[in-house]
Amino acid sequence: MIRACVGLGSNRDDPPARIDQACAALEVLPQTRLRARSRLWRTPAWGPLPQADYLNAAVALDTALAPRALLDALLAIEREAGRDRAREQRWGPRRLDLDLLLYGGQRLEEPGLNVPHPRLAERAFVLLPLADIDPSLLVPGAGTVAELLGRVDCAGCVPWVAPA
Ligand code: A4P
Ligand code: MG
Repeated sequence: MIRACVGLGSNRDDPPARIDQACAALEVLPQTRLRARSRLWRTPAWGPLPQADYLNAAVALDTALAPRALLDALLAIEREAGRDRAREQRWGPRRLDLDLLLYGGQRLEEPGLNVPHPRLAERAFVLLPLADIDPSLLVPGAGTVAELLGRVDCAGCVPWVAPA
């Protein structure tokens, strides 16, 4: 089994429900166990487009799926959640975004499959959830999650709690 980490993000159509639903789908992936789940974080939208805050989270999986099979499963979960890539802009609002952040200590540079996720090290909305899981996680070629977190701007990122 390989320890893989997946990032989850949503900023439309009931983000807490979208993320819960995605976690439930990850929990039942074949040859896979969900081992840890971060808190939910409310984070200001990153990127050039003005848009609503996101909810972000991360999970750790132990999986026997190969990286490509795992990525395909993530894209299928996005589709099942109703994500329609044809109608969205890059870095624009989305129902559900699942990124394969880490796959063991491996570095993969293939068409359509880049691990660690190329923009992981510069994104507080990825690093804060990963630090909930394990701040000592190693991002191959970059350092630990705690080290990377020390270098990014976390302004406006706060743990999200469901309204009572
Ligand atoms: N792909 C290659 N490697 C991977 C990987 N490791 N994980 C390919 C996931 N996908 C990978 O995905 C486009 C293609 O990348 C996939 O089909 C897959 O074959 P995408 O999700 O449309 O875009 P992206 O390449 O993952 O880009 P990126 O930088 O993640 O941008 P997004 O997804 O457009 O960004 N602000 C906050 N606060 N929180 C957010 O979650 N998300 C976005 C969306 C913008 N701003 C945000 C957030
Ligand atoms: Mg993505």
